[in-house]
Amino acid sequence: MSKRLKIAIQKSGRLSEVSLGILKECGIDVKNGKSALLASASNFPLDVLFLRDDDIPEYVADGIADLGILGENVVVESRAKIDIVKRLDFGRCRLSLAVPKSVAYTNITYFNGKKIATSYPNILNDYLAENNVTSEVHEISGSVEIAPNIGLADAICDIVSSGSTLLSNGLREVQVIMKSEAVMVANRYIDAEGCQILDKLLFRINAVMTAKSNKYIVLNAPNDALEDIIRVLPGMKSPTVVPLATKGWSAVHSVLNEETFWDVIDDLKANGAQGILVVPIEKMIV
Ligand code: PRT
Ligand code: ZN
Repeated sequence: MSKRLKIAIQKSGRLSEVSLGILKECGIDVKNGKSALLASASNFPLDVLFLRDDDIPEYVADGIADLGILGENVVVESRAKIDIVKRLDFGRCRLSLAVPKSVAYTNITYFNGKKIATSYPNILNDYLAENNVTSEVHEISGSVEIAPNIGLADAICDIVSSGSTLLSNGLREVQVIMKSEAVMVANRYIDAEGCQILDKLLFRINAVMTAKSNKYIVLNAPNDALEDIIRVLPGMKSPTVVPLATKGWSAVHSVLNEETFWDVIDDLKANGAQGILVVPIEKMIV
């Protein structure tokens, strides 16, 4: 039997759908869904293991799984000896310290002698030590945000994304400890054959991610405006210019990055571009 890699993803939670979605977008067909603990891809040498996110670092460090997709916050907290091989640009959040709204907070020294509730004791203790702050860290596994209201702690250290959980519990974010996003991790001892499979997988993921952050653009322009329009377009190399049936006009094809997209569109219009078509790109290999 030829070599296969095993990737652990979250069974059910915030990251599960997108994690499976990434594999799907890479053309990897994972059969039995999430009901089973293990599923096999029919068209790629990959098996998918569905786990609680907290278990993934250990499974990958031990080599029970070769790869994993999980929040960077969980990777760092676990202190597992695994490597981050790809940042996946979803599941973005931050791990922050928060105090009751009424507290007059000035700086980190506020936490000296205070009780802080968290599910991230390792990251928090490291952060406090780096800042020469001594606090009483209480590890609790869920509903950290209610700890100050029930008198269990003076402050919390928890994951924040929109901030609405803090707000509805009368808390205020005062210090960001780390920013996090979903990452792919790998066992440190994958053999050469396994590395080839990983490279293939990363190649596909890169193609999918690059495509997502770019758009294909087609526009029409009078030939005398072409020079200005081409100057505005970054493109992969230089844009493709095709003559239109109407004399003196051309169609310009190019690729635009999402970050500069609207500014470039404005410039294109100002330079005489017409009939601008914007099309999503499915895969992009650069
Ligand atoms: O069952 P399992 O152990 O697998 O899942 P879990 O409950 O431990 O994790 P889950 O599914 O909640 O989150 C998985 C990962 O998603 C986390 O490790 C983070 O990397 C990432 N992530 C992104 C978040 C959030 N955003 C998030 N908002 N994880 C948790 N939250 C929680 C947070 O704990 C707090 O209770 O949402 C609340 C805050 O959200 P806002 O929007 O109100 O600020
Ligand atoms: Zn968890």
